[in-house]
Amino acid sequence: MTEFNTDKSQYRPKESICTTTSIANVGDVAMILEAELIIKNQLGETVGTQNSEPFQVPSGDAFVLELCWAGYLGDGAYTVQIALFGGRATMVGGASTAISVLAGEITGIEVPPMLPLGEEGAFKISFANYTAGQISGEARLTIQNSAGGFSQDLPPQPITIAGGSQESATFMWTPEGVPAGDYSAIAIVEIDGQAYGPATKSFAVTPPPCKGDFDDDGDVDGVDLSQLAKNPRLLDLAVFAVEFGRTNCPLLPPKGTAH
Ligand SMILES: [Ca+2]
Repeated sequence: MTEFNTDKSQYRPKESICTTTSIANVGDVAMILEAELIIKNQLGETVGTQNSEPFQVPSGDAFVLELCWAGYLGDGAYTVQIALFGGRATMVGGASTAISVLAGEITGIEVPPMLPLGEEGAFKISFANYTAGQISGEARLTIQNSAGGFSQDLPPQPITIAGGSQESATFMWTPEGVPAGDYSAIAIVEIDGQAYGPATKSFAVTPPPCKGDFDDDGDVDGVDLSQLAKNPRLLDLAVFAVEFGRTNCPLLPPKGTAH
């Protein structure tokens, strides 16, 4: 036997597991063989088998055997084995490989790419259920400052996902009393005591917007003041005075852009 492979390394429950075995006959006579495919769980227990029809490998030739197993496997790690038998059920070769079965996964996290201090942002976690039945559990989101020093677990949200479909949970968070900078949203979905994830996405917390940055160059300076002098209705002077001198105005993407 020269090669043994599964068609994938990760499967969904009820998905067929197909294998390819390459068998070379270096002997002088043709070999009549049979193969058995065996699926074992993490405890080493056999959870599925599939036997091949007898097949012949001519002398000096090679044969590629394709053998599939169809059935239900729950979430977890498995071993897929092939055993080759010659005459009188003598085992003449074997090989094994590891696979895993995934019942669901976090398929996405949406974050506000730039969230100004004091403004509420929406964070959406999407989870796909690969099983046929409805599942339910809890979605959790943690916000962390990438530089460290700040970590907040948002209140968990219940999530129920119909078989073969996808659902999302939306969390709201307002950065208040935290430094501006790079942050991470860390999502975990727990179904029946099993945790999926974490999935992480980064975003930026920016200083509050400047109402007085009329030329959108990130500061409130004399140029902005001259614009206000020409058109005093642009902004209340008291508000402008508080902002004057700021050089950290976030350059936000234009709001309300259609997409
Ligand atoms: Ca400016």
